[in-house]
Amino acid sequence: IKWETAKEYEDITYKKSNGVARIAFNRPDVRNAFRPKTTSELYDAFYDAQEDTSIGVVLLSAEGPSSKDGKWAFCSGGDQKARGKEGYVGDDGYHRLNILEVQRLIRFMPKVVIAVVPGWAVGGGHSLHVVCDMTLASKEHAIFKQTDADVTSFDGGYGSAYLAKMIGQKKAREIFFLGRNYSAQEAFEMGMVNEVIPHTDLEDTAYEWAQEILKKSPISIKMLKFAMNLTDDGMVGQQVFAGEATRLAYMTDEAKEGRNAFLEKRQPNFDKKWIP
Ligand code: 1HA
Repeated sequence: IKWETAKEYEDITYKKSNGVARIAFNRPDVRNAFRPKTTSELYDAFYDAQEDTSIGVVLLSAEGPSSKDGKWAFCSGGDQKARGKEGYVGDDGYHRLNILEVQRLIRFMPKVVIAVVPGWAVGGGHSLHVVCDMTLASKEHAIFKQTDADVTSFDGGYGSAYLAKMIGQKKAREIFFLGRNYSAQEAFEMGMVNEVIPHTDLEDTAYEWAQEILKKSPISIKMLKFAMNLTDDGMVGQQVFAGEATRLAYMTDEAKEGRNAFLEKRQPNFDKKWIP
């Protein structure tokens, strides 16, 4: 894969190749924990990937292994050293929770986002894999774990409630209430991992999955993602899905007539075509 750096950041890497964007955590020595700087860089890169019309699939991955002990991590969630009295504190001194904005961008972007999990997916890092469209995990090194209830920093949204819809109530409650470690294979059996892949093949396989998706019709992929989101996202789900209906309506003669009539200061003539 010929990755080209799309933009330089401090806490993440951001590359592109042949229709695929790769956004990766780059704090392997702290198991890729995110601090406010990390989440704003993630938001920036995801937004770029969303706006770039040459990109159809985004891989959310991680650099590694740790230079300290050689262990792999996807993401260990919020950096506990960055926690102040009211939450996670940025360099500007403000307390922010903007990982949730990153989650929403992943959820609502009209492109497929694949979590590529080479090691620990813990706490808010676990929730990020949950919100991605699909998850591929390293056979040898991926471990899934929820520590939210250990550190009193809990995701009551997609990370937990949506997870329960994904894998069932009993298992989701077990994951959060006990906080045990689960292997890639166990996560696969629960239905939250799409495929367990030998570690050395993980990135290549994710890239191949992306290339397969890129052969499909972009409108169909987008509408299917939004359709599958819809029932769980309430009015926002309807807004996102219906926005695409509006876009399609713009392409009709009716829409042109509506716009032209306004601009020409006349009554519109819709030709009374109430097509059933
Ligand atoms: O859920 C949310 C949110 C929900 C809603 C709204 C906002 C949210 C924001 C954040 C979050 C959360 O993510 S809460 C959950 C926060 N994360 C954790 O509780 C996980 C903490 N880490 C661990 O449990 C373990 O480190 C580990 C299971 C990931 C790995 O264990 P391991 O392999 O034994 O490594 P360990 O020795 O513990 O860690 C290696 C180094 O990485 C340590 O640093 P060192 O002693 O070498 O200096 C360790 O302190 C550091 N590290 C690991 N995770 C974090 C971390 N440092 C800061 N923050 C971390 N999360």
